[in-house]
Amino acid sequence: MILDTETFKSDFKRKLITMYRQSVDTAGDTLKYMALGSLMMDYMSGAWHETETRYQSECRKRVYYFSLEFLIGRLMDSALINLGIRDVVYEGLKELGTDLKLLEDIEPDAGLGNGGLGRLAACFIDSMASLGIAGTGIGIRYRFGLFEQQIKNGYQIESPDNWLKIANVWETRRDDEACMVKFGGTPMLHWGDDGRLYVELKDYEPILAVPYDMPVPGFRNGTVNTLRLWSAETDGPGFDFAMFSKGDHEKAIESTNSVNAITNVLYPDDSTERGKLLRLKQEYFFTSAGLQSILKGLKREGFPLSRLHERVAVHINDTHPALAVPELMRLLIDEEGMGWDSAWNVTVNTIGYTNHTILAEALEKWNVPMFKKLLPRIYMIVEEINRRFTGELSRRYNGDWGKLASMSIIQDGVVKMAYLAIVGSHSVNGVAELHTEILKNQELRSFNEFYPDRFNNKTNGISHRRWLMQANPELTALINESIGCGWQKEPERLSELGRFTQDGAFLEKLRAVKLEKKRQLSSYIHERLGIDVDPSSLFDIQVKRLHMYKRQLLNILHVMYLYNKICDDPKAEIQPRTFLFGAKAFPGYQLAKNTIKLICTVADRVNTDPAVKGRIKVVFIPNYGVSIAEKMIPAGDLSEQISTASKEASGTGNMKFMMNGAVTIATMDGANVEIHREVGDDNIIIFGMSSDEVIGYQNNGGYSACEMLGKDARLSRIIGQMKEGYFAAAPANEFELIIKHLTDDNDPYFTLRDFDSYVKAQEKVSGLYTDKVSWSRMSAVNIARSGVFSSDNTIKRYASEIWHV
Ligand code: 26Q
Repeated sequence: MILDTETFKSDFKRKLITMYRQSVDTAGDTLKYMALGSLMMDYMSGAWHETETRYQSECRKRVYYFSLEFLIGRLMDSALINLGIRDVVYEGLKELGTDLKLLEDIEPDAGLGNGGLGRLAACFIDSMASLGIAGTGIGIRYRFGLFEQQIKNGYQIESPDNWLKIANVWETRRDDEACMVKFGGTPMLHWGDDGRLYVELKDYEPILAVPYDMPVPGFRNGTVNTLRLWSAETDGPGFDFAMFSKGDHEKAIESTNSVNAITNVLYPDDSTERGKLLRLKQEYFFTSAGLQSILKGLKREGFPLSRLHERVAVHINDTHPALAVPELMRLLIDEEGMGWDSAWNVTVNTIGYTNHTILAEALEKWNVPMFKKLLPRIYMIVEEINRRFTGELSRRYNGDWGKLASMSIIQDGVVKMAYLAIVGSHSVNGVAELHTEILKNQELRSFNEFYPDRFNNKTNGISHRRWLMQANPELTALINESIGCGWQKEPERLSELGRFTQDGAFLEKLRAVKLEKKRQLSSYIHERLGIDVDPSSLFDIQVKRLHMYKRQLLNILHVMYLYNKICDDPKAEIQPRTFLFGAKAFPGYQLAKNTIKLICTVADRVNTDPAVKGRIKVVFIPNYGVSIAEKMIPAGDLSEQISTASKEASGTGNMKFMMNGAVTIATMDGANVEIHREVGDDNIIIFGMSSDEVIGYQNNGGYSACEMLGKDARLSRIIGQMKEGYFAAAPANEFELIIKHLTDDNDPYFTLRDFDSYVKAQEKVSGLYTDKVSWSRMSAVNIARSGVFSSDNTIKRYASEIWHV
């Protein structure tokens, strides 16, 4: 986009007047932010409209990415960068006496996701727009996003994330595109004049689905795609008018409340399955609304739905939108009069499914009675899909009942959503090579045998625009100065930095950039938490959802060990380090919350003990989310990717750190395996059990955590200290849950088992860090090799191998 400072200034001033009747001198920052956002919407509107018109006139095949989560964070900066007008706007505002950064800080994070899966969806729509792929995100406009986290006395306190407390400048409500989603009711069967059986749903509860569209601007390519988020509303007054007039107001609006509840709040769950009716409602609600609007668009054009898969690819982000399979069947059969076989052919060829987890407890299953009651017609279709599928199995395996029973979509009174998704789509992919292999050879082995061409890998990626250009303008400038700007459009060209890894002047500048990002983070920590950290210490960072398999516990055990070591020998040589954590725990996950308390308790003691002053510091940064990630990740020297091997499907934080020049300490898990392959042994620190070993132990037992504890004095001492309340503030039995997890439950994630190997790896890190030049060389190699992990690369593969666009 072409824009000069003077034009911008006059546009902005006019905007303030038309929106708020204010001048730059009288308007406060919030109004200025809103006006700037609205102006950006104006700037994008032409390209947004042209993009849609172009897709239509070119009859382009469309991709619809269905996801219950879109963790997009803030939009202002990325819109400014993608339109290429950030500098002009910055200058213009400066001339008007306003700091763009202050305005940007007013924007609430759109935190409509839990973690990796939701952030991946956000990176993917960004990449689709930047590659000019006709991709639309379909999701829910939650009234409240992922809860806000405060830490009080070391405990996590949750409060609602009211992200819409100031109006969302980026959204456009599309009343014209609203549609009806039907819950409950009774399916009535009747024969049509054409001799076919028709099904009509009677006495259902109608819920109005209203879409809100947000722009997804591509990177300087004139493309603006759409993120369409659905909101549930009542049709009409939505409450009992008679009751209302009688004065029973509260009762009268109850039904309104229950309708609004559908899209009220995001489930704050990361990978533990929860059989909640409301969650199933959410899943059906947005899947149905999304599919209805797709079909409506095609019918408007007169495109034959029997060839739907030629014009549309529907991708489902995990099984959360897996009801797309029976819902598309329902729409094609019941509403469009298609026969089963052609509807099935269209459905399977349209839908692709990504699996994001191998944790058995995270695989979605729904109780049959609940399912049937909420979605009776959909249940009938699932039964029919399963009847035909098990029929095929029976023919193929000569009536082997064991096989049939274990692969049946409906099993032991539950509907297994992963199985439904596999049977109903033409592609099933894992999110890193190792993950895909485990799916193919272990978890979903029999499905892979039955559908050998269906399974494939698509290693995750991250938007280098957000995670490098936007989060780290200082590093971006250094890269531009060294290799030019080509990498911005072709991220694999970051490899051109390879020629600077031996260049002393470059490495010195790289160290200066890192130090600057650490200073910025230090001042944030000082302002927010009143803790002083030393920017010259090694910043060792673990940020991600709190889960036992991710092993924040292993990290903090290592800190406790180091602390003991310094106390025992005050002269011990220890590389000064700042251990930084950021993590939200699912509100019902007590063990995870207990781990947060442990981290904060250790932090209290370590940070106040004069004996360790200037050597180690521990900081838990509350309310970790996209915007805080943008501050923390560029400041990392060491990236902690220490999950129990085989448990982390991919990880994407690992890629973000790498791209910002952190060195990784990692187990051979998820995408760490591929990062290791890219950078080579010398530029990553690997430790711990392999996934084969973990799986072996899990299958055959043979690991005793208590024996481990007995053998390792460092560990038994730490556990003893936790028991006796040694680490300040906390009472003696505070960490009972963790201790029970490690002992009585036999340490299911092999934390104790990997401890020794982790300590040695950390010693190696400390040694390497003392040589500043060789450390920054490792850092440079990591940046240079990170281009393959751009989500542009990932999306290109989805586009050619799954979506065929
Ligand atoms: C399921 C049922 C009921 C309620 C909630 C859920 C639920 C919600 C969120 C289940 C799973 C999730 C999120 C999973 C997730 O974020 N997985 C991560 O996906 C990333 C992107 O592929 C990977 O990099 C991570 O390894 C994986 O953990």
